[in-house]
Amino acid sequence: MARLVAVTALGLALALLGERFVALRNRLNASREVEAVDLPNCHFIKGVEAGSEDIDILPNGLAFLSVGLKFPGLQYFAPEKPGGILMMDLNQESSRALELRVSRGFDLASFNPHGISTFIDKDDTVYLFVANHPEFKSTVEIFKFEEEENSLLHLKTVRHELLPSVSDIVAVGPEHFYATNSHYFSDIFLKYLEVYLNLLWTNVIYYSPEGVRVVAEGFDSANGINMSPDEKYIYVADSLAHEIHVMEKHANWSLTQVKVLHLDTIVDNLSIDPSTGDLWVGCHPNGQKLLIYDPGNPPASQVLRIQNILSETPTVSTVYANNGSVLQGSTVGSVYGGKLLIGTLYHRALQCQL
Ligand SMILES: [Ca+2]
Ligand SMILES: [Ca+2]
Repeated sequence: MARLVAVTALGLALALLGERFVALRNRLNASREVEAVDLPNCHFIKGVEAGSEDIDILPNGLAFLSVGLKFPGLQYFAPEKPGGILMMDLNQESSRALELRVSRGFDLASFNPHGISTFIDKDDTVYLFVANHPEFKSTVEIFKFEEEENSLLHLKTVRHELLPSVSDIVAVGPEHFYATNSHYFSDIFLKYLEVYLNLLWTNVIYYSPEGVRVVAEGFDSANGINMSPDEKYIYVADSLAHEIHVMEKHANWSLTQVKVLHLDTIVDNLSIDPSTGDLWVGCHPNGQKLLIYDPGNPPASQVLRIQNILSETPTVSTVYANNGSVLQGSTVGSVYGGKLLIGTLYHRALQCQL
């Protein structure tokens, strides 16, 4: 009898793991091929060789690029070089991004920047928030941008038990932000296991110095996050569920879900065009190629634009798509003045004329 129970339990466990494996392949969109959509006028951004996971552009056309992300199991093209924050002025013709200096005292050797967000205070002070993974841990760094000196003054490191695996942030005050956790666990083995088992334990956190709390949960893999120009809605990309969640933001910072947009691709970072409210989404049509890197069969890139997301029938258009022959593993597309910047997880970055 005991043997029968043991064998049945083992059989059920194997069936569950097998079913989860098939489900994982679907979540990773394993076999999807990409139909090319070209933009006629694109060139590589000089200075970005090893990933530019996130890009955030100020209203005056200065773009911040987070470069050099490393994550266990992922490809790196510059393993010895720490990450950094680069800047480009999109009002100028030059396509070179220059690294911003960081104030003394901040540990640059372990800087491993991931999602970024900017906040402009009433007195015009510009703050840059950076999801950081020093030694593969998770912190949020808050800097003040000093434009004359081309530098970042480090103000604060935020660590919190509710921020175990921050992927991206959207700043809503000088020390206040929403953050996505892409995983529930901070341990790398448990991270892989929770993705495999599809636990749906990832969430969105609201952080302020006065209090920290979960404001949305139940995501497969919460990734990019951003806010509508009127500041009424928060958008959350659930990567492996291929969804964008539209959440209404309330006066007490809580969020309620308004709608979910299903897309047939892995959605990464979300940028907003401040003039139209359109979402620009960096996507991965084939996630398996992204995770298991083969230079002969590299991961594709894809940037979507979503217009009228609140309407009954939002318009989703593919603005750029490439099978990896030019650009591999796009994570973000950000626009300013008819220019589109496309960043990637570990490859190069493109500047295109729209
Ligand atoms: Ca971001
Ligand atoms: Ca991301």
